[in-house]
Amino acid sequence: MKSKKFEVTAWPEMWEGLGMDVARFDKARQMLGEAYDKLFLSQAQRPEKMAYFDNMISEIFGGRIKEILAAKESGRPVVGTFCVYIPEEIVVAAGGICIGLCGGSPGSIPDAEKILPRNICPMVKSAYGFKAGRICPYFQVVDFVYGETTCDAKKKTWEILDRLVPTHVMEIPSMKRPKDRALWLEEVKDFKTKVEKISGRKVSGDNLAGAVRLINRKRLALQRLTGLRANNPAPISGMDALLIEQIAFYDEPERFAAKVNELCDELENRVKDGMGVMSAESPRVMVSGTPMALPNWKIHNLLESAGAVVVNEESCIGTRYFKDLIAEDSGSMDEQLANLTDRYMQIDCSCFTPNDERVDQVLREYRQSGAQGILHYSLQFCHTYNIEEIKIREACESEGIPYLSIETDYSPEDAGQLQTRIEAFLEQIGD
Ligand code: BJ8
Repeated sequence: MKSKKFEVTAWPEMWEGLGMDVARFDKARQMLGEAYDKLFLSQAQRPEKMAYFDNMISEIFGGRIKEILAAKESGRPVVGTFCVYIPEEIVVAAGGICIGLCGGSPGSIPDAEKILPRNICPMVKSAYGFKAGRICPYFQVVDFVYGETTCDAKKKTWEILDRLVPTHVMEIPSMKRPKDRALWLEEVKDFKTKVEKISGRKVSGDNLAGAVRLINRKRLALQRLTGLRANNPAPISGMDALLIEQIAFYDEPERFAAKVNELCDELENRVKDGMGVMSAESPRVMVSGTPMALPNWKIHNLLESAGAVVVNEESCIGTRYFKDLIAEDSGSMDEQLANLTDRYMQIDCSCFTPNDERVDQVLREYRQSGAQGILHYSLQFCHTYNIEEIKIREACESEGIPYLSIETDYSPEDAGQLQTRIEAFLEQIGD
């Protein structure tokens, strides 16, 4: 039951101090609040423990930024990243804060298109546009950003982004042979050295072991949440689960893990009571593909508005971020870095060739989640996911899994056409 109107709180003085375009950003803040009110708070049977995450969105440009500024003042480095291949454990071990800066909004794309080509991935344009337009407090608060060489759009954008914010780049190989692992391990070591140098803080073996335990706890909490969504009726909507997976890249890890676990306790009770957010007859859909950065809720909203429930995200803002843990039996620094590298090498992004383990992973998650169909989601101009879609489609065909592939961007223009396709897909599941 809704009581008062939801609002993303305004902190104009703090934003001014961060050098932001306050007038413009304030409009975006209001729009986010309205969208959140409409899309999230109107959902039926929401778990009570979602209140924490609602508050997190309310304070996303205020209270959380204040916390980060306080940490900065105490000498802790703040590092922005754009990919789940950047090892956040090392940033945390250096006493730092790691923030995901991928862009999920159409609002910043015109800023990017003043300089970047139009026909590249909207996630890259949106992220760049946030910095170019000075309309993201997280971009303003980071000491430096760390990019990677996963896709062409990203790795070339880092050269241009470096003009606006210090941008370092970690080389991620394109294959996973023993010689690639050797290079990767060297890159992880270089990353540690660079983070230590820039932050002026040494990473000890104990610090790293502690950071590994902390981030493992965060990933375990998200695994627990995913496991609970496998129940029918689903105890939480896909919209809320996606929101939590997005907040994972902004929140303080210890608190976030505790709050996700509190929510999971509530969901366990719901499962015992047979209570769900939708009926047990609602079509259950798994979404697989490119990440959906905050506030990209387009596909989940279309699916759930059409009566489906999303039960899994095989995505970097989803299971690819938390399915693998790092071995905790800490040894020497070299052993720990080797364990860390092995964990990161298990992430199956389509930027790799070959990448058949992702096809197996998609099928595994499909079975584990109790989904009845797969929607493959690819951002426009993301060549690697768009081409890898062929293999995912073939695997679904041979397994008899209802399947729909969607390629789209952040604009609302194709919503009507997508809705028609999604409704036809859900009918297919129902047959
Ligand atoms: S590990 S998916 S976070 S690279 S969607 S920007 S690939 S053109 S986001 Fe990603 Fe790391 Fe891979 Fe995950 Fe390029 Fe594709 Fe855009 Fe992408």
